[in-house]
Amino acid sequence: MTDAASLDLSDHSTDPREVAAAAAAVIAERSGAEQHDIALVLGSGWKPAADILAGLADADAITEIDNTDVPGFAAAAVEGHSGTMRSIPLSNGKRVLVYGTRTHFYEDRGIRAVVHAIRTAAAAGCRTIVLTNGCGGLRPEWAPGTPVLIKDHINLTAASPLEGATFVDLTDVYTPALRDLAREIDPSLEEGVYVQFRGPHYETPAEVQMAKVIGGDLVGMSTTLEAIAAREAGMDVLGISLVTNPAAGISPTPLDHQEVIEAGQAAAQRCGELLARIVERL
Ligand code: 8IG
Repeated sequence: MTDAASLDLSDHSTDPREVAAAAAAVIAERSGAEQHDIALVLGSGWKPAADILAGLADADAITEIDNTDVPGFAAAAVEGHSGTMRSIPLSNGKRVLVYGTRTHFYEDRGIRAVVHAIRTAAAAGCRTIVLTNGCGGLRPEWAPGTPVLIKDHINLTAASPLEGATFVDLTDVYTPALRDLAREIDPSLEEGVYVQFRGPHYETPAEVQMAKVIGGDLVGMSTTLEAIAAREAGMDVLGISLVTNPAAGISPTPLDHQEVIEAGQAAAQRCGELLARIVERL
């Protein structure tokens, strides 16, 4: 099936893997690369970091594709997220597929849309995916601008990207060897449990306390559903959160938005170098 109507993800008679295969074919054709090796999903605050990674490659060799040109993808819904993806060749011969934006569960485009980028990466040949996000931190010592490795997650969306009786083991959803590699590159990196709320509202202080009691360290609105889909597809997963604010009620003083922005910009160099050094070694 290649006609446009058959590639509608919201039509439940469509096989989402067929749409992903069609998307991967467009990416291969536009980039001239038969296969990609690593996928990278950029969360809030991560674009400058990815630009540092892109800056290491030959600019002429990078292909930028509008999401709207790729089957199953929609334009960015959140301002400040770019609605494009980039194919970046590394000096070691590997190719990285960088998604400038993601579809969030709270957008109500359906869970298939949320994980379409992940299935497309798998169809494009990627064996490893790096999921990044911006989030609220539950540990006061994690100042805005602190990157934290995701060691496990709690999915509070009550949803799953898996359809039917598909049982996927999530014991090591965030691949331990990849976390080890990240800490080898930056030994100061700490680890935390990421709790995904549906959003789009932020948590109440009581909800943040609940997240803490059940074992959470980070609160956000993405990543867990994507990680599940990646594991279903057999990919290794690395998750990195950028703490952009203390979660509601964690800091005694109200959030200073300017401070958050500045912390994010200050973190870009560190996060960009971290991303670059990680993907070079994957
Ligand atoms: I940036 O404090 C960012 N994203 N749920 N809570 C949730 N998502 C976030 C937060 C936060 N900060």
